[in-house]
Amino acid sequence: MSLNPTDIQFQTERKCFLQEGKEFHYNIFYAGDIATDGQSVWCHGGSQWENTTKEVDHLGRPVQKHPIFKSKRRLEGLEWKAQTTWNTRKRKLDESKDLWSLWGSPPISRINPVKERGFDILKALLALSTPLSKIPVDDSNIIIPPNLPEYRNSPTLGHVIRDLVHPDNHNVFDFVNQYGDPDIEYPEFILNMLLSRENSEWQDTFRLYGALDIRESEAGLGSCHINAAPYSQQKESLVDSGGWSSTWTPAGAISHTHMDFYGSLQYFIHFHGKKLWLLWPSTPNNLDYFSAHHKERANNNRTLDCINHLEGLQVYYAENPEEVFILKPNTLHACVSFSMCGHTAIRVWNLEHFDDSRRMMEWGYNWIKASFYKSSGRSRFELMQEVEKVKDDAENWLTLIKRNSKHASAKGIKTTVKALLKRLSDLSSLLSVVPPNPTVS
Ligand SMILES: O=C(O)CCC(=O)C(=O)O
Ligand SMILES: [Fe+2]
Repeated sequence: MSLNPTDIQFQTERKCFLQEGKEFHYNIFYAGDIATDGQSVWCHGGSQWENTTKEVDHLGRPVQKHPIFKSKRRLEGLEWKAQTTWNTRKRKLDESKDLWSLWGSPPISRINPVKERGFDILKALLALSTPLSKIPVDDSNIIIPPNLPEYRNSPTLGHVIRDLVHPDNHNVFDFVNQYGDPDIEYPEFILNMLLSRENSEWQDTFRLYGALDIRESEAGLGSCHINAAPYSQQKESLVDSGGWSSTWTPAGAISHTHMDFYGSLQYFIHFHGKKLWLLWPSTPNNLDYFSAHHKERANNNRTLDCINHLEGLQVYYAENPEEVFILKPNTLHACVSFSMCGHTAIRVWNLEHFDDSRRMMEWGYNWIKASFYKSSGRSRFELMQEVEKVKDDAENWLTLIKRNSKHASAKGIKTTVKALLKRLSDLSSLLSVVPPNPTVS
């Protein structure tokens, strides 16, 4: 079954018209007769077809005005999408497989708490004015390395399960309630993974678990001996000595928009399943919007809000056994699993990206400080964890600089990073002051 605009409730009738020798298919929506050739939007203004305005709002989204339903009436994407546009979008975003029908089929179709959220995200993606390419066309969010990593064995979910049985690997995430649940033990987690594929009726007591940040162990992914080519062979790059950490998600999992670290690249190897990554660059506008949500549990559909509010959205649709891509420092990302999925990741610092990294470490520092003074709802403990993350980035920069002491930028980087570490240490002292107990007079 293919994605069809008849799935959209606004449509009432499908039609076709000829304009300058070209055939346009369109649908009649409650807003009137509207069609598009993929470039511009046409409205039937009573007796003839008219081209609507190409005005855009502050985020670059079209603000078409309908000639009949004048003039402040804004036509949201779904109202005016015609057959041609849907087809273009579909081909761009998902050449042969169909994300819409995958989301509407078992097992996802029975997972009520996530089903509608996923459809809302898909509708918003399909309604975007600029078609999305399946893989980003530029490097504003990600880098595709010129060569694949090398390894002794291909990484598999089997390796990840071996890592997961390690007693200190305990990062079960509940995708229904959107929080990590430290009480869920490994057997319950596996059982949930199996049950999530069954087609029994969903009940409120059911959960949908995934495992995030599963550290590699000798018995698991460590036995694959994966390198992060080309960075692992470069003197100007440092690959995290903490090793690879993997993610195992069930079909239907939505990880809402977030950023994980501050100043590192995140090197990913997707090796199992079909996963759609939504990516936004860490532009000043995006950071402004996102700072209120950083480190906060995701609300109902944060990803949908981000599609509507953030700029520069791109997607990466991973569906092949081994796909490698690298997120630039603090690319905001959300992930939608269309099947059971597995990937692994490692952090990388690279001299070429110091400016990006510095900008994000600074942003992190300022965010922590502001959150502390604003009573933003993040606890002192949570803020201290973030200080540790920025510190870790900064220390890795110093390690990299030691190795490249003769590099032209070494001195400048060292001075900048040391100054940042000093401020981080001051911030840390500020955060670790335990408030005095109230005294009763
Ligand atoms: O796969 C997911 O659902 C989340 C993965 C993610 O955000 C990450 O690995 O950084
Ligand atoms: Fe992430």
